[in-house]
Amino acid sequence: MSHSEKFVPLDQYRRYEPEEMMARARDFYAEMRRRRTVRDFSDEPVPQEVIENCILTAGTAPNGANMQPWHFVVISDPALKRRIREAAEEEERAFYSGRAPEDWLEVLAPLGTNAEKPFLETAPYLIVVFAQSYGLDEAGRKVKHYYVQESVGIATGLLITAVHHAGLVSLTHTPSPMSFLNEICARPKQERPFLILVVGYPAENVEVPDISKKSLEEIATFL
Ligand code: IYR
Repeated sequence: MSHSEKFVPLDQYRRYEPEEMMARARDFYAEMRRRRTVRDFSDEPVPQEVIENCILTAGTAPNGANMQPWHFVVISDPALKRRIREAAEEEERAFYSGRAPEDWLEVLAPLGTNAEKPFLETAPYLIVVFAQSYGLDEAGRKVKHYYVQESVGIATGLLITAVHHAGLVSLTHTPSPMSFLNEICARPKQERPFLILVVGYPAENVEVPDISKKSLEEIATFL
């Protein structure tokens, strides 16, 4: 093989026998289907190192041209959490009392969501995920980014998986519009807020909606 870039052996890859592979896939599915989005958080603190490792996991995501077009702002400061809650609730009030079309509100009804977002203050961490529409090199010149939404979506999926694996719960929160997050998080204009991942322990005796996931037949076709 000849490459202009430096290549190294794939020495971290592990191959498993089919039996073990099947067990691993089954076990991981069992682990992941226990994940539930929670809207009621405990204020119990979480070691920052856990969050750091979850973000490092997110940063392993496959992404367009390895530009890694993301930035994660971790907020634990109560004053900043309050500002985010206030700004988000203002948008949500507009959403729930007029901006949202009837059919949207109808599908949200079983989830029990509303404009009140106390979890934005209660949870120990708000991870604000930003998508960088372009990068800047050392000289301040624009660097093109590719498949930004896809890349950041994949990274966020890994982040949610890592948080669950660590034994915490999360909520993907998407106030709309959320440009207020640039100012509060002091991020530049080429970074667009993607979502807020609320992270912590679940509140005691928390309940979750009685919903189910689609079957394999519904979500997959084998040709
Ligand atoms: N952003 C709103 C509305 C909302 C929209 C969807 I799609 C959801 O799955 C859940 C909520 C809110 O956070 O309440």
